[in-house]
Amino acid sequence: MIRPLIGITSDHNAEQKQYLSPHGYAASVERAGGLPVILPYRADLSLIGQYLDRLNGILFSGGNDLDPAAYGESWHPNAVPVDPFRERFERALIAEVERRRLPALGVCLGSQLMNLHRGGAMNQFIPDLKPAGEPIDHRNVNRDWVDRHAVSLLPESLIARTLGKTDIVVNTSHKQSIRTAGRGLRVIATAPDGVIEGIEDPTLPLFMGVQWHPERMSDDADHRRLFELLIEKSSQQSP
Ligand SMILES: [Mn+2]
Repeated sequence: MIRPLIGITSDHNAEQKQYLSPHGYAASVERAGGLPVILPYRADLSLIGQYLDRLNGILFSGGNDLDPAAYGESWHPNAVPVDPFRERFERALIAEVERRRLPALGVCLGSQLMNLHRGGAMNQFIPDLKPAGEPIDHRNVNRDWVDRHAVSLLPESLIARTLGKTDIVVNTSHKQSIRTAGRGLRVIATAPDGVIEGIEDPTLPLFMGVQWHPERMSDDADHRRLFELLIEKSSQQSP
């Protein structure tokens, strides 16, 4: 059986001179039944259509921060800008992915890209929010161990329906969160402190973004399911 071809957006090293892609993305796509390929972002934007002619689905991967000018703000002191070439490429890519109704899963930066593409806004630095109640270290600055927290899923969301439950545990390594969801997006996952952890457009075959990193825990069935959804939807898609 021919596996659906899944494009994975690439990140970069600190000097922005090399493409990087953590193994977990490709490994999770492969494990879920897809055939992963990594996309170089310093591409001629006029070739995006040719990429999408061949791809069955897209995984928008994680990375640093998108330009807050999109929602009328300047950079937060703690911001680490993503390579502007990556932002330019992914902005053009997501517009065409959406136009073609190609299945798309967004992780971390990927979910933020989905939100900004639809005109939403971000909280640039979660610690500034000072939410009430038990504090959660969403940034997990101490990378020696993986911090986790609960999220509650919207019962009618695709992920809650496919998992058959509304409470899961996720990892956390982000400093931004969605402040306002963009046009046509609904919030599908929320942390106990109110931080938004996931969005989707229910009118598209798959247009779902999560703030956590399922690619780092896809040995867990709940998180592997996100990739299996991408593969299932992409299998129904003729390029
Ligand atoms: Mn979190």
